[in-house]
Amino acid sequence: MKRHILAASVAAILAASSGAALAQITDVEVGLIQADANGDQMLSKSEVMLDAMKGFVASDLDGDGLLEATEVGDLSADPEFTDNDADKGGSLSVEEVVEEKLADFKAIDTDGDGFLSLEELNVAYPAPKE
Ligand SMILES: [Ca+2]
Ligand SMILES: [Ca+2]
Ligand SMILES: [Ca+2]
Ligand SMILES: [Ca+2]
Repeated sequence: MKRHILAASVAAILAASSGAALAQITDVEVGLIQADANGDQMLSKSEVMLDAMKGFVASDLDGDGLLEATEVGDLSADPEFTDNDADKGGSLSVEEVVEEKLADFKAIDTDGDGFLSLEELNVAYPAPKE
């Protein structure tokens, strides 16, 4: 779960350096900042794919190019894992992950401009109510 630790530290640094307003930074914003390689506050398809690949490599502990249920931990109980596992082999290949990300991208990009804005991401991943 390296990514979570990283996300948390980015949020902490931002909060510490930029005052109270950014203390409210959400997971969605952290995810956007991390994946937004060119810093335009929008995610292009290639930025999303690059981020997905980084996540894939980080999760693929044995480096065989497949995410097995044991490598994704709790996610394997997630219906999405089974859903994404197109060949029902019990593991996710790069192709399966890419296909899923492309489908997500299309679904999240509600105005169809080929970029995911923070607004679109917030709609797709609403912050949990406290
Ligand atoms: Ca960008
Ligand atoms: Ca693996
Ligand atoms: Ca599979
Ligand atoms: Ca858009």
